[in-house]
Amino acid sequence: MSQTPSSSTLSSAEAMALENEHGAHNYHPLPVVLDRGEGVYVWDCEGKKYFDFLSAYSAVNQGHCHPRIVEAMVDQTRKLTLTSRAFYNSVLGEYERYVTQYFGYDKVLPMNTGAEAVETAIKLARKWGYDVKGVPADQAVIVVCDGNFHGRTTTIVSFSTDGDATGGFGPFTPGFKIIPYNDLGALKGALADPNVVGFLVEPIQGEAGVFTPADEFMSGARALCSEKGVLLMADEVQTGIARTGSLLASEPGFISGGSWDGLDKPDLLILGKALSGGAYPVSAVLADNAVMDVLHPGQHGSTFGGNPVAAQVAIAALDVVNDEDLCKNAAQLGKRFRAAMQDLVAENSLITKVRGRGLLNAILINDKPDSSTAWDLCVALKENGLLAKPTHGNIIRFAPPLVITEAQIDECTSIIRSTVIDFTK
Ligand code: IF1
Repeated sequence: MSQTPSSSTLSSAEAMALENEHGAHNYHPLPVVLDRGEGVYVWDCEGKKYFDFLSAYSAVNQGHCHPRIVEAMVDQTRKLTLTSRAFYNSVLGEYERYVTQYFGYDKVLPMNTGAEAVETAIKLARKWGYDVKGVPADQAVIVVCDGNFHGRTTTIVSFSTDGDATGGFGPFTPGFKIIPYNDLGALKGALADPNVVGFLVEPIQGEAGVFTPADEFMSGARALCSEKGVLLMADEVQTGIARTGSLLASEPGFISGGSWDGLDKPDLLILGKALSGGAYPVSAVLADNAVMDVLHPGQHGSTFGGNPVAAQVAIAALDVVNDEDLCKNAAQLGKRFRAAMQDLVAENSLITKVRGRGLLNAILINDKPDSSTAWDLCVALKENGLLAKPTHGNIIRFAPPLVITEAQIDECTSIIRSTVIDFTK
């Protein structure tokens, strides 16, 4: 990998020591310090260049520091950054029209982080349950899945099945029922309870190791929810916005521009991450009037949600997805990537499986779930100029920015191939 002069005044070792000493130890990062990014590349403090195969957990779908997104952000930042929602601002309405037409919903509720958008969806589903469905006060139930990841707030971790996420953080928020993922029979059983107001689900489970359900899972869930008068709440924070080769993973046939032709959309669509291309925290919940109109002034909000910088950044980020045809690129290069990984599976005993959709993929390592093999392989990949992060159970997730080219994907698959082969020598 090429070495370019670095703009950092600190060495990587110095930067790591500072974080270690002064920051909370709630992360265990790979030993690499990133100082600069452009497109699919990031550079460390010493100027070493890497392919980014994490994309900030699929936030940087449009590539690092995309010039159109940065320009929109800088222009708006010079003009007006924040007013709070105590007043109108001159950009929010335009963004709201744009994003609702883009995804085909009547209304949007803007927030900042993914967890806040999930919290918003939970509040909307409960309020809808009481006001519209007629569930008795404080009895609303939301069905969720085993292995879920929806964020880090106290209510969201209340229905996590990951011991690290829950341990020591009780007491937990009641009102959630956990069923197995990818199990329509279990969903049908859970929906027999008349107090169920929503089914909150990831179309592909990210944290659980890019666990990709059967093709009919989301459409089956949609049908069951409609039959029982339950809101389908799709958490597309990680899978949405072209990552899986279509604009949304819950409806692969959906085309941006609000056309759900013949498709039965989720009642609540939860977006975050790539809604800003990673430039700024921007999240949203989209819904039609029958659901969104249950909220009245004073019942929900956020200081930063819907600020003019976020609004301009999101418009630019979504424009880039369309103008650069990122859905098509993710679909085509995803197939190419999995085919290359499949060859590696066939000829090597360390990698047992590749799975995923579009450019959200993972390889499964042939070792005990608690061994350090995936971590060690990621360190070796880093040495060879490619950054990826292991996830639970000896799985490595591969999610490059969607602006990656065919030549770059081929270069990356050859880095992965040679690293795996050297690793097993
Ligand atoms: C961290 C995982 C990814 C998400 C879904 C909501 C949120 C996320 C489907 C909350 C966030 C992140 C957060 C990040 C790790 C990461 C992650 F490994 F934990 F599962 F991406 F795969 N819904 N996912 O994936 O969004 O509040 O963070 O903006 O460091 O916790 P947020």
